[in-house]
Amino acid sequence: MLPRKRKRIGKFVVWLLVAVMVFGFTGCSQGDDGDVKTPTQGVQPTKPGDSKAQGDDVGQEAGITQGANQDADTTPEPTEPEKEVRTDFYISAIDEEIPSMYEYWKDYFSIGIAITRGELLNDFKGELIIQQFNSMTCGNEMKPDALLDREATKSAGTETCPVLKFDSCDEMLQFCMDNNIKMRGHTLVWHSQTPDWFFMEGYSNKQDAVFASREVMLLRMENYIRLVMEYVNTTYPGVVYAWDVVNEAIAPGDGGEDGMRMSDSFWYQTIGSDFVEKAFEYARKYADPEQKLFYNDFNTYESAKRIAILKLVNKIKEQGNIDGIGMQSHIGMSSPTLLDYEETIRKFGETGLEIQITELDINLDTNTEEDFIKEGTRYKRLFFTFKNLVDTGAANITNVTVWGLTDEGSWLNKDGKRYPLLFNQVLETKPAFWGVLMDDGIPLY
Ligand code: 9MR
Repeated sequence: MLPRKRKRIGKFVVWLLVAVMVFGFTGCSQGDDGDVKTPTQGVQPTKPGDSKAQGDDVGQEAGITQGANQDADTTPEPTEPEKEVRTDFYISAIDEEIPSMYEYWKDYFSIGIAITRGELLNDFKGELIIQQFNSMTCGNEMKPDALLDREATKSAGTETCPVLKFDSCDEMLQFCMDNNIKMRGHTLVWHSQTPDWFFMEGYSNKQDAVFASREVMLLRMENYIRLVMEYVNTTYPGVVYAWDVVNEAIAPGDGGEDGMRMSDSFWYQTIGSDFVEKAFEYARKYADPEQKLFYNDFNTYESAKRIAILKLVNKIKEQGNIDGIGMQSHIGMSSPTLLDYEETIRKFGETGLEIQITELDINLDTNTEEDFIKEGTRYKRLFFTFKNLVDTGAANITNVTVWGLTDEGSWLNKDGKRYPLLFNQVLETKPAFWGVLMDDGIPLY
């Protein structure tokens, strides 16, 4: 692993020197405005041979001042060296040096990856993650159904305090600690991926089980949050920087108060409409002071949902128990419009809370070259929007996380083959990757 890395770094330095000599650095610089953040320029690897050829031309074109008595009419106009525009997007992340997304965006927000344990422990994927991301989310391994231990809970014999196990996520937290990657804790209170028995008297999993009382459920919730936070924060201090305290509690039209999800939420049905406030109250009580507490949801750009989320988070903000809103952002190629999407970020930004794009992917269901470029454009425009919103102070976007490393591993494949992410199955970069890096080869429109 290491020798390969050193070799790549050697190649990288050569490219870097050639690029600096020939083209200078280009990128998202805002010129001389000292207050404006500028993403660290991603190095755009070029084939050393091609660059050399272009460099020679540049040298000839630049030689325009020879001879003071040169005829003015025939003096060639100074021309900018033509910039090489990327046409080969499929670079093997295993064999070639590619720019780092988190380095590129480090003055703006962290760049995160949602990953499963199995993928993370693959050497190539692990190395790529270290190179590209400085934030991680466990795809499934920190959800209640992964942490709750029913047998141990039943044996412990208390109605109010579950017993947890952390073997699902231990290695992932350790990986983050070893490689200086920060973790988004996902997720504490969610109607989905929380076993039914957790809501029942006696932790029963029988058909005729009955709900535990509100009082019991409040204690179970508080103890669950406390136990997760205590374990993670003492075993892996400093690793988790943000918690998705409550996930997907809003579903306008589902019958709950103030647009809350009710029909499939046992949290709502056992505790009542204040379960979200209570979850944030407990989370604040047990979180480390520097950890940020988030409300996280999907389709946040739908207007009824956006309004309900704003009402909810503003109430919790008044109580001092929330720091941010997570916009999952599982989006399509044309829906939502970027106008609606941006409008939502602006509205959320007005709350003064942090915004994190927590689960970004683009549901592309075709795999033509043309569509891959269009997908790259959509990624580029999204990041262009994020950058603009941060630059203008409209929203404090602190993280952008993509929901999966390769198309192959995406959750979206459950509905048929999808191509929503930045790398293909053989760990080559897709146009989408270069879009995130604002590469000139990807059209912005
Ligand atoms: O990526 C997760 C997938 O592997 C699981 O099968 C699925 C089950 O609910 O959850 C996926 O992650 C979800 C995330 O935790 C919350 N937002 C929606 C994500 C995609 O379903």
